[in-house]
Amino acid sequence: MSVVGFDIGNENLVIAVAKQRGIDVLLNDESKRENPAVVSFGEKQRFLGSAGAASATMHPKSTVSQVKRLIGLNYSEPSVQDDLRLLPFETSEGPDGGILIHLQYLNERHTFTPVQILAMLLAHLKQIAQKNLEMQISNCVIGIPCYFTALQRRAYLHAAQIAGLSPVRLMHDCTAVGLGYGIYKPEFSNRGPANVVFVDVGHSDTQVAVVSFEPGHMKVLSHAFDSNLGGRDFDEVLVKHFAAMFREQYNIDVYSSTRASIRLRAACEKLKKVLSANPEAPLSIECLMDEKDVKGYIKRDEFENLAAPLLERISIPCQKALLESGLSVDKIHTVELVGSGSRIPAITKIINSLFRKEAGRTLNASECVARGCALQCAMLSPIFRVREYEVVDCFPFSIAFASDEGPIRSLADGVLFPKGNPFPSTKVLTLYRNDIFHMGAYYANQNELPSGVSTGISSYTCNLMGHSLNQRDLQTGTLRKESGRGALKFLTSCLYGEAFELKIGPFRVPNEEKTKIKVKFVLNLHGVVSIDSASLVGDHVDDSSGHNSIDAHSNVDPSNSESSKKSNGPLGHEMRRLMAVRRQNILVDENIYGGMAPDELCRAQEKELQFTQQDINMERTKEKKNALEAYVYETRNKLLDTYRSFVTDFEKDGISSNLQQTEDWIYGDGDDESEYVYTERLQDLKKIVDPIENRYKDEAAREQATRNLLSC
Ligand code: ATP
Ligand code: K
Ligand code: MG
Repeated sequence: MSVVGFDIGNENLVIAVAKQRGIDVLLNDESKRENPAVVSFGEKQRFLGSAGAASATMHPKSTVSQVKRLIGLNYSEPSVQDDLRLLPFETSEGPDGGILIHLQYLNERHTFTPVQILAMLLAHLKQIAQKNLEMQISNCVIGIPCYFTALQRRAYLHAAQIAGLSPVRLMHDCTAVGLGYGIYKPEFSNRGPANVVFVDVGHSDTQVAVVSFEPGHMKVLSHAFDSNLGGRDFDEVLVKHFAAMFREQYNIDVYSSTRASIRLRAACEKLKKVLSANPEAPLSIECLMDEKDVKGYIKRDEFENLAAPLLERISIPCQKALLESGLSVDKIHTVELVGSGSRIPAITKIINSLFRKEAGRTLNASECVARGCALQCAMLSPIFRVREYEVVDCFPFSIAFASDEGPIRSLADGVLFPKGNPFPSTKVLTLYRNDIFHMGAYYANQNELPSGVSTGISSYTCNLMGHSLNQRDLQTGTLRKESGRGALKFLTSCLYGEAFELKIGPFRVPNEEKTKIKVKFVLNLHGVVSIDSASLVGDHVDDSSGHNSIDAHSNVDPSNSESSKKSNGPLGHEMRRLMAVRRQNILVDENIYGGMAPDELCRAQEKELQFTQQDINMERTKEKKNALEAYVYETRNKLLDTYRSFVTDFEKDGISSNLQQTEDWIYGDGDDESEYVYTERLQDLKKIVDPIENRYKDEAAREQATRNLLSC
């Protein structure tokens, strides 16, 4: 059993693993610590990570990148459309309003969801980890942006499931960073909490968290973010600048060519990195378009001017996080900058002046999320012993519940988990209901969410009659029609984001004969909210009141309303036992807003397995082909060297011509053959070479025997 942490960036993926002596970042086949988040569909196999990035320029239409940003979003959202415009692959709107990716692969048109692509990337990381560690892995912790909704979090869990991984936690990126920072800081002693601001500027987003550290304990005080501000936006500023310049100077429209756009964007990203270390940088691209070589040049000052609007935006989430933490600037102990996008010097300057101190870079900017995740995975693993350390995160959105009797009266605005609520967290509500009732969970405040995501989370059908309702009823509106009441409309509008008024009515007419039930809500380790359980409880079953009354003969069957009437009875052991009996779990059907159905998940798993097998077959074919090729060269050399005294001229000529034929075949007709054909061909060659090899071996053995004799 090993414990792994994954940083799933929009651009870079990092794998960290907890070992007995600390956390290691794993290298990929190219000995790199970062894996590009790219899946490229070749002619016969997929190329993932580094290999995928290598073929991106050659096959833009069948190379998928930047997929993290597309998870759980609606195709028609303007911000999504803006993103898609920059991406060269073909997309369309799915039946659920999501995004579908279309491409040609294995002579067929394939359609994938962003979740499936994410699954491919996760499977790739899993494979790298397994190869490195020489064991199967399954448990892991995956870093996620704090601004992900339940829909997006579930999408990650589904992607992991497709990839054969079991995340023990989805962890907010900055929380993971904070953990990796705090656990190694014994100097945070009893002088009171040390408050640290973490600013993560990635490829496409910026996240900020204020974390309070005390010995053995960290607590996230606030999260803030800009889900549309990262390194790629700075690249885009440069792309725009040079595209305009090249239009003037060379009379070319870079935007009209996908390939040229991709190449210019890649060159601008490089240029941006050069500008982080140098006051000026040149740009030069050969044969960018219309067979024209282009050249450009920019100074850092000029770049900073062009990027001024972006730079200003960096301070917004910083200020927000500070405000929501309830701390003043002078209460901040340190600011830590992470994420490779933060390497732009102007960003550091802004952060420094905002927090009135020099921002630290004591963490490894590109690895700290993965490292923190691996650490968390080790802490959650029963077999690893890690220093006692408590991590309390906070949830960035308010979560509300409504029922078909309208807003839940005991909650202000229906909010059960207010913004900033520590989690994981469990809350219990007492409700009085009968028959079948519905509840819905939704994000209470659209303004807290990133733009373009839905407030709906899930709805629940709680059946006091012990019969299960069709899960889809609420969605298809049968219930709405049946009951035809305003309250249910209120509920559905909360869930599906329609405009609604709080005082919609009339609510369902209250019935005198109501049953007391306790509903347990949970905001779990992944940050996904749900109803954990609901149970019937007899009236006044409350130990603390001291006047508990209970009907000892009460039948907990709620359909029998007579028996649920209370009557007085004695307290004591007997009663406590009966009380336990009186708690009866209620059937709760969960109807999740959006996401994959179980059968879709199964199909995706099968498809992924099929694709993986195809990749493995192709890799094996390549290996066999290489082996054949190597054998040809090796034998040719041996004929001139070790085999020389064991081979007749006739044999030698025969073998040589056979080798030549094989070589010509490999580079000609045999270029694209099956694993079987290459293996056969090698066997055939060996049949004529092995006799020589055996003569040579026999002689070598004889010599060795003679030597052994002499040395006795
Ligand atoms: P996200 O967290 O937004 O999903 P990510 O985790 O993949 O994305 P990072 O790997 O943290 O993002 O950062 C990638 C960004 O950092 C890219 O835009 C890249 O161009 C930029 N970057 C890398 N090195 C430098 C540098 N030296 N100067 C400026 N920017 C850099
Ligand atoms: K990353
Ligand atoms: Mg990141």
